[in-house]
Amino acid sequence: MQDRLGDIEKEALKGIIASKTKEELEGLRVKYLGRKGILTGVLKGLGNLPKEERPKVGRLANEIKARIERALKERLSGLSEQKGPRVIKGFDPTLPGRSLRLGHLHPITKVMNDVCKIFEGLGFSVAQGPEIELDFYNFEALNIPPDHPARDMQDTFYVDEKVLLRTHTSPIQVRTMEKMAPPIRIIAPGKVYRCDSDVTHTPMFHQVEGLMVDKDVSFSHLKAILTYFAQEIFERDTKVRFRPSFFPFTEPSAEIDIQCVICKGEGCRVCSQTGWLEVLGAGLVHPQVFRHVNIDPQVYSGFAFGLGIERIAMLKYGINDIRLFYDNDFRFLSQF
Ligand code: 2NM
Repeated sequence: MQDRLGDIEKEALKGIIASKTKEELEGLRVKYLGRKGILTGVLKGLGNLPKEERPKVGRLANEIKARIERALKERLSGLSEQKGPRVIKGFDPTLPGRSLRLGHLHPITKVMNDVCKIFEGLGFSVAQGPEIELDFYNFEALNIPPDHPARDMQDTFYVDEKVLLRTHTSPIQVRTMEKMAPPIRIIAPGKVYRCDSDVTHTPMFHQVEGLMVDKDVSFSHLKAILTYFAQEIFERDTKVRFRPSFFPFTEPSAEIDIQCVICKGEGCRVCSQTGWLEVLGAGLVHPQVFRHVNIDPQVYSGFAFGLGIERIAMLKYGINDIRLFYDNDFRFLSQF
């Protein structure tokens, strides 16, 4: 009897595992566990067995019944999962999920990072400073006299007589020179503020300035570093020219142009028919600036430079209105 029960179980489980449809599975349930099922028959016939065998065979038959029931249940849920959408309270877990829209860096942040990486690769470290500054760090230490037009209320956001929103990141360089002895090699990226607004100016924009101070730093170092930079951030074969200029905080001073990225020097509207685009200001640090931070200009020399990130981004991506960067129009921003 026990052998026969073992065979019944094996056969039943084999059939259940092999079953392909719910209907087939239901047929198997009826075949083994139904009213006239094989296992039911065995249980019914227990009374015909010798008295001492009944409990043992009865227990085995019930165990097998339980195992077949469990197998039926498991197979049923397996078949249900495979077949079509299973709707649970109006939610279909088999539908593909909504894809998440991944964000990305703002184009200004991206260009800022690119610029910083180029100088970091040359051994410059990033320095930071406050956006709300003292007049001393923003103007006085930079040899910008009290009657200089840059100090005008028209151009500078003043908090009070001595406190203002920095108009360039140069105060970071002044603060660094105050604290750190040469050799110094830093870049100062950040937000700056000027009371100005049109297609090429926003009241807040981003600058990266750079500073290198050591013994025997010359204009040749400045030329080499900035030529390399221009050819890294634009094209490798970009033509670069240095024009004499003036800043209160550098002497001599220069403005650096690249050949127009739009017309390649032919002359167009973007370059005002000159074939050149101004991208950087630079020069050798004025001795007067060194004196303000207690660096001896007889011992040390240095170069400094500055550039506007929005301007670089506009030229790189061919954008003609700076305000697009700050309108937060997704149709514009999602192109980067
Ligand atoms: C520029 C152009 C030329 C400049 C100078 C200094 C400092 F603090 F070292 F004197 N920082 N940045 C500098 C020089 C900035 O931006 C167009």
